[in-house]
Amino acid sequence: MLRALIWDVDGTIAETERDGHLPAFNEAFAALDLPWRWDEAAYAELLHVAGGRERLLHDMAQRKDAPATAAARDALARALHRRKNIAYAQRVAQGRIAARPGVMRLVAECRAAGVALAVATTTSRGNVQALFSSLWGPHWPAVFGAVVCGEDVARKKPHPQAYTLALQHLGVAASEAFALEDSPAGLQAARAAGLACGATRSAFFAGQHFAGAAWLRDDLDTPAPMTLAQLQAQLDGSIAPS
Ligand code: XBP
Ligand code: MG
Repeated sequence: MLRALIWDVDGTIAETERDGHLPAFNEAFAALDLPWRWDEAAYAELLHVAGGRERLLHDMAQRKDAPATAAARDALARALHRRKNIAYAQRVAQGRIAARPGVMRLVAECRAAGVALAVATTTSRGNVQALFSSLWGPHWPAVFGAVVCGEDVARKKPHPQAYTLALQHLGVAASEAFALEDSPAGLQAARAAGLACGATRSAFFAGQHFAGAAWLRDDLDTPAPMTLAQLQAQLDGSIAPS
């Protein structure tokens, strides 16, 4: 019996990496007078590192013009990350990040059917707050019963902790929930937590392998709406995973 749907945020709810985080990182570099810029090809590689601050540190470790000491790199990464998240929130507030096809519909279906909704993301809580306020309004916390963010976990995806915590907060067993992801690392995290997981390809993970996904498609509305009834049927095993 399907009791909960657990959503990844970046790439799954919206194309936040392409339309939000990447341009915001570049705005932060400019704001701090750094000549560094990431293009889409570089960012696609960097996305293998989960977490914006961790991503910055990983990049700096390979730059000759980065601060020499670990302490100085850490301070710079924190300052850039703070600035990046401000730029991200501004982009969201300007209405530059829309929900991906089918997201609003499926959330509304869950609410109408009494299926719990939760979030398991490794992004910062402030980014979720900004995006969800823009998509569901100021009362969005009433829509999502559990919201696990980057600050809540010791290990980011592909570690399963974000999903394990979301299940604990919901009081639901892994066998009673379905996860939605856009990245191989996110899928790995959900599967390691014992969840069935469907994947909607996002801009930066389009060509990747999603072994273990219950299904893989371009979005929740293409070629036809992915409904709650279909997710329920998948969980019950009446439709074999593809
Ligand atoms: C999300 C991330 C995040 C975002 C930026 O992964 O990797 O790091 O890129 O967020 P997932 P912060 O979609 O698998 O949860 O800068 O707030 O870390
Ligand atoms: Mg994602």
